[in-house]
Amino acid sequence: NPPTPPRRLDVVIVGGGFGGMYATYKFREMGLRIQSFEAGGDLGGVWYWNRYPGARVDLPSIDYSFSFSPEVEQEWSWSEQFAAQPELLAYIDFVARRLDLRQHFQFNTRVTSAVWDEARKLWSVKTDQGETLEATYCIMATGPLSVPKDPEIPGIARFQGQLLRAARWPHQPVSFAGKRVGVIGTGSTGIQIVQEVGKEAGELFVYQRTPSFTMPMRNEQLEPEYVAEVKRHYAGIRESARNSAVGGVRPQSTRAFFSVTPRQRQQLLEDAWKNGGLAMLGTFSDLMSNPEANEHVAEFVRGKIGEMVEDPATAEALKPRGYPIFARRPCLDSSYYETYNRPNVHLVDCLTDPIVEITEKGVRTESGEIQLDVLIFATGYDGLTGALLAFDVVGKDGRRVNDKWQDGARSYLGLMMEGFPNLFMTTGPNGPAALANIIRISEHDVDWIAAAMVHMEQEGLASIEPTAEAEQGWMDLVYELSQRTLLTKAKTWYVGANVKDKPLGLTLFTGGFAKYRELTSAAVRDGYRGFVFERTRESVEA
Ligand code: NA7
Repeated sequence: NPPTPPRRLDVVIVGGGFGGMYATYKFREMGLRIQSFEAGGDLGGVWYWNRYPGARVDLPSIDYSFSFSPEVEQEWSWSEQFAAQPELLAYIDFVARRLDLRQHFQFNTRVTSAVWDEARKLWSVKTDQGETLEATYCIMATGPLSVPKDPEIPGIARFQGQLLRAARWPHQPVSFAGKRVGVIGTGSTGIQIVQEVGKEAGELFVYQRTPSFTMPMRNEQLEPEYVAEVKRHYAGIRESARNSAVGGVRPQSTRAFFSVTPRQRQQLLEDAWKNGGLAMLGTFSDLMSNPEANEHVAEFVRGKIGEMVEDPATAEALKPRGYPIFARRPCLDSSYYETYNRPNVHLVDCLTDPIVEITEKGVRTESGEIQLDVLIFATGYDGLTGALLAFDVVGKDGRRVNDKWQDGARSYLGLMMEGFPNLFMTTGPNGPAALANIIRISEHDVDWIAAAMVHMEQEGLASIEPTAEAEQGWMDLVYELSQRTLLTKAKTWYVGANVKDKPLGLTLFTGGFAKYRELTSAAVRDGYRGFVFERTRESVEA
């Protein structure tokens, strides 16, 4: 039999998180021939994988939800201010059913390569299921946090107990009762795990290298009256979210820290602490640009840690020092610091007692071995770039993304790369991902891409690609803006510091979501400034 020709599509979408879900919906509604792929067994992205106890979104769910469908907005009701992972998955399932999205996805399928065919102006895409497809457009909705990272500690494979990864959590419930449990990592994930598992474990050992600043979440059940009120005002809520720096309705201030008296400052910080959430970040306008103002706020939080943690040595070890508050992702907790007052919970300060190796029985630090039944990795991700670099993406002239990004991620507007026509990224590494609401960014990106496709269809254009100059201009702007913030002053996944040999640098757009939208729209308004289009489809097909 002759080999079957590759399936011919308009769009291939890689990823079934929020970005991939909306892209699938949008392009289907446009009447395009689409195929979506997801490596996991179902939709949800990070929320599909991160099933660990205590997993919860740390932005208000009213904001952390799709805005593109009034039906979904009106028919779905959040039960808590900050939804837990099971409720997020239920929401994702609701959206998928309501909009009939699953039929377009192949699950448990990884895209292994995407190769641009310059002569035919299309992407040839291969999957690990042995299929090859051809599509005019390729959408990388691969997410900024989808490649989990094990710690670089020798001996991981030797451990005979139960090894669990936060980002690859088993689907069956795990019991910690009476067990000796270790957690490595104290970022947003580790903190959520510790405060939950600490209640249940026989003994819990928390391996902390860099302490995080965490603030009270003050989560609450949402009253039906409040939810109804929100539903009446969704249009306005979304509008202000889109016009804000963070893509959400979080309070922001125009007040500089030193513009008010010390007593007023203290009061404002106390109020923010009481209100919870990320309120503190919005108390003053200059917390991410004025190191002195930042240090005052850091010291305020250190004071709170001192008040909450009974053992003075533990309290001291938990107090973050040496980097600005909010330069690492600020965490929100419900009882993290108080967990250390439990007799079964022990902090292992890896700054003074570093981990040497993982053994058959547990973890050995310089001071000795601690035996464990369960070891949990909450050690983060190869963020922002890891997903795209994990498979073979080959553009014009055989150039690979891996080569292009050797010194760090580069793109124009965070959406497209020079040398890779018709390949679009959602929540790409040079956009505002990680610094603004990821669902708002996903929706923006998909809408922008859809408009570009409509434009090309109308004009009979076969390919779109940014120029090298436009890309350089964008990267210069990204760099210039990043120099004004304190975000570069901490070793985080934002700057690539958590992955060995990864190029260091903040390649995120730090100008805020509203400004980002303004710039991506301006490029379109100016006749797709910075982009080149090629040949009409007829001439390609001829
Ligand atoms: P993060 O924020 O990258 O945190 C990872 C944690 O793991 C962090 O505390 C690391 O300490 C720690 N880590 C990594 N390797 C080691 C070793 N070898 N030894 C000790 N500790 C280690 O990832 P999360 O999953 O918590 O959060 C990611 C994002 O999800 C978050 O920003 C929110 O946007 C939601 P280190 O800082 O490297 O000293």
